[in-house]
Amino acid sequence: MKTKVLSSILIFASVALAVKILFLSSPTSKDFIFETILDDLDDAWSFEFINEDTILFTEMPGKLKIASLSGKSVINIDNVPSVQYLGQGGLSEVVLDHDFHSNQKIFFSYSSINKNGQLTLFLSSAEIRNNALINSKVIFEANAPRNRPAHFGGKIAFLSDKTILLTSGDGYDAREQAQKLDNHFGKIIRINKDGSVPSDNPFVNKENALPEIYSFGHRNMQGLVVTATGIYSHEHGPKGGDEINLIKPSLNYGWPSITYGIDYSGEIISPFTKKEGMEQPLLYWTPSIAPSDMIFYEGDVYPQLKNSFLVTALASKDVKKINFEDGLDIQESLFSELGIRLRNIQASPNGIIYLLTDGPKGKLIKVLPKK
Ligand SMILES: [Ca+2]
Repeated sequence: MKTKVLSSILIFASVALAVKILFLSSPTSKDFIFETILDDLDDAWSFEFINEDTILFTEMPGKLKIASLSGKSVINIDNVPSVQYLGQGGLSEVVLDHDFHSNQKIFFSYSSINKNGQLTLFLSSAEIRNNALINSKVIFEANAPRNRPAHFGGKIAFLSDKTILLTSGDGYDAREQAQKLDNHFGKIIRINKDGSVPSDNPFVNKENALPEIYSFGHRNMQGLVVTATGIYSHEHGPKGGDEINLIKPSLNYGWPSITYGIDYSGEIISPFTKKEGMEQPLLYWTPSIAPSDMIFYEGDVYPQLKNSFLVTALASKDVKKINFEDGLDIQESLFSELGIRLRNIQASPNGIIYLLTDGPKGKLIKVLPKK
């Protein structure tokens, strides 16, 4: 398999200069078996492994639940703050603190109404005790009030210094705000776990810039992964132009001044795909795949996936396996035989991949290698 891929790269290397993305056929897709572990999930959005048999997961209407995968039992966690479950909003991502096993602390993103009656994105911390949340604290409220319940972002990741990154989407109607630093539309945010601003954030000393901003010029980012080689984020384009970007502090990723997509109506958003001072994506997808989540797989259960980015997709109903080699994007489509919109992907502590399907009547699917 590996040899075949490498020889394909050599053969097509010169051709690929003009066609930057290589799509390979998917000889591995018959190498997996799928087992439904949970079903009847109500718009589940994200999950995290507490241990090999236990996950914590969110449902957009505002439910936080713990499931035992072997017993297939589900427990409800009480005292979740009220969320605004509307459009693309609701209870979104949940992640465990580094010290979760001693402090039971979690962080979670959601859309809700602020004290001025405006709809925006929130990030809170809390502890799980006796199947309920205690000490809930809002550690970030996006200065991104919106009329339309859309493009919240909401993805959370930790940097190696234990600061938190959060994606904050452009609100759909507020896309021009993604180019301005006085608001949180279309930004990646970096804060400390207590909500304070790290003193080395790129815009802390810049006038008229919000200090939580780490990078800007984004649209709706629903993939965020920190690896040994950097911070990788993907974002939905409009009609076409979904992107993966390598995120660095202070940089401008271009939306909506540059884009490889057009508006849903067919109108041109920008005639430009490149501009001085704006970053190019590592890759982009036209037509859109609607990327919904991403992991960097480092486990040993499926050797052919090791050290690959795995991107779940809603529109293309598959997982894109991506390797960045020699300036090329090598892609394969995985799991398309499921024929279902995929919302989230995680690897268990032992390296087994689980997929969460989108929408009402959702499923948690375990992926095993075919022996
Ligand atoms: Ca961009």
